[in-house]
Amino acid sequence: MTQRGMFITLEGGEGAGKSTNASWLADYLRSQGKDVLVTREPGGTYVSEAIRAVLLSPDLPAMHADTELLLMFAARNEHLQQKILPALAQGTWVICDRFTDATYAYQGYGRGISLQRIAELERWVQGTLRPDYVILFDLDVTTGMARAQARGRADRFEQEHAAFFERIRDGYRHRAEQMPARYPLVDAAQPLEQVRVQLQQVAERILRECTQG
Ligand code: Z5A
Repeated sequence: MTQRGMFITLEGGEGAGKSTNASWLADYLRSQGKDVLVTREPGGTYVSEAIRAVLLSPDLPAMHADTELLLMFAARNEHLQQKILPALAQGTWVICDRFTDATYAYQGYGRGISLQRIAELERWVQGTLRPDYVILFDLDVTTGMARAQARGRADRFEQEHAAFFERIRDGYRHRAEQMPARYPLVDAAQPLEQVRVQLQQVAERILRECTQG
């Protein structure tokens, strides 16, 4: 029987370097013999990318926080059914740029939706599936906002104020403190080369633990 692939998600505030490092991490794991798929949320399939466009558009009127939450899980359900679950079942390792920890951080800690309600949707859409590892790129909000702003026009989330992103950072850190073994932490304020040294150490640890079973 094929062994299920590892499910690794990358999380953190905006500008923390997740997208920059996702394919680097995938290449490193491939060099170690793993079959790896890189994807992202919200998005990853045709339908989920269409939902992403609605969620991120700065040109649409404001939406209710519950609508935002439900759209995140609608996009996630499609992504899981069409892409993530089939890949994992084939033994492919999946690296996903954001997943449900982002929902807890942004819609829960950021928008103030009850964490219990998010947990109910998580159980409904994912059953028992949870990421095996959540690599948390931790970065102070000022630096993250500056990096994101340097890229140009802000999306709907990037237009939020610093206090929103501070709550998100606190939310991520709180989750990581509760389950430190599952949440390897990367100091994302370091120069890119140093971030990659840390990331390689995390990858080596994951490879070791997965070999030990
Ligand atoms: N969202 C949500 O609310 N709920 C959910 O359940 C999910 C998502 C799944 C997705 O937008 C938005 O959806 C996201 C949360 C919300 N909103 N925000 N904010 P996205 O995918 O477009 O945005 P993002 O995930 O935040 O990506 P980002 O802002 O691009 O962050 P990043 O991927 O971590 O950063 P990056 O693009 O790799 O790097 C940003 C810039 O910094 C870039 O120019 C890099 O060259 C530079 N960079 C990266 N690393 C370094 C270092 N180490 N030093 C110096 N410069 C660096």
